Amino acid sequence: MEKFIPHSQYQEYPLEEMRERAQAFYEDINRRRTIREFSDRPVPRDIIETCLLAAGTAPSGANLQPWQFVVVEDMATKERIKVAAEEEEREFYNGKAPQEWLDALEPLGTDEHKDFLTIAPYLIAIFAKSYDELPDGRKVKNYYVTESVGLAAGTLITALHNCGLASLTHTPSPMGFLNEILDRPKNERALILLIVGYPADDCEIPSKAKEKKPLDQIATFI
Ligand code: IYR
Repeated sequence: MEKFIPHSQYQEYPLEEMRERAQAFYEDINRRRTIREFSDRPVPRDIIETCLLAAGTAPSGANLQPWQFVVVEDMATKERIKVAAEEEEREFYNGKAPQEWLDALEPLGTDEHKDFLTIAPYLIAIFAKSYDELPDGRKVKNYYVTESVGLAAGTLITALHNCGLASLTHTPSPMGFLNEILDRPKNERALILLIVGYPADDCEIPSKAKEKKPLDQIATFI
């Protein structure tokens, strides 16, 4: 087999079309908002599967794809996650978090109650794998694990938004309880618990959430 093959799937666009596509994508992704009030309306599983395939196309260190997505639909499991997450959050909001952090969160209106964990149709726990284990028991080390899983998570929330699904990147901390409840091995560490579904009919979002920074504050051209 050849070591290299032509990149025949690459697609170039005329400059005007490039501009239109860049602008159209920006406007569409700029509508994405994190929500915390979900509907219990079901979402067909095949749509989630396709979005996960999209997430799995993300680049990763040595293309080792050090991620594992655990999709939770089972209500009893969601309830266990809710109990454990709310326990962590209770500590967070009642003493563990420094005042500066609580002040930063104030515009979001968050607290220790996480009803969305049993209301939304899907919880997707995103795990980072420090190494993979081959069927014969040998271990294969992964590289740039957190960076790689961050890229896959970003691709996933973009894919979900693209098909009209809302998401919340929830990070109860620490998330060790997910290993136990979801029966994951010790080479896996939960990075994000993604909540996925439709917004509730009366879903509201924080009006005081910080505006996105303008280009001259987020980018420097040299
Ligand atoms: N994990 C807590 C607190 C929290 C922290 C950050 I940083 C946020 O952006 C939002 C919330 C919670 O989920 O309430």
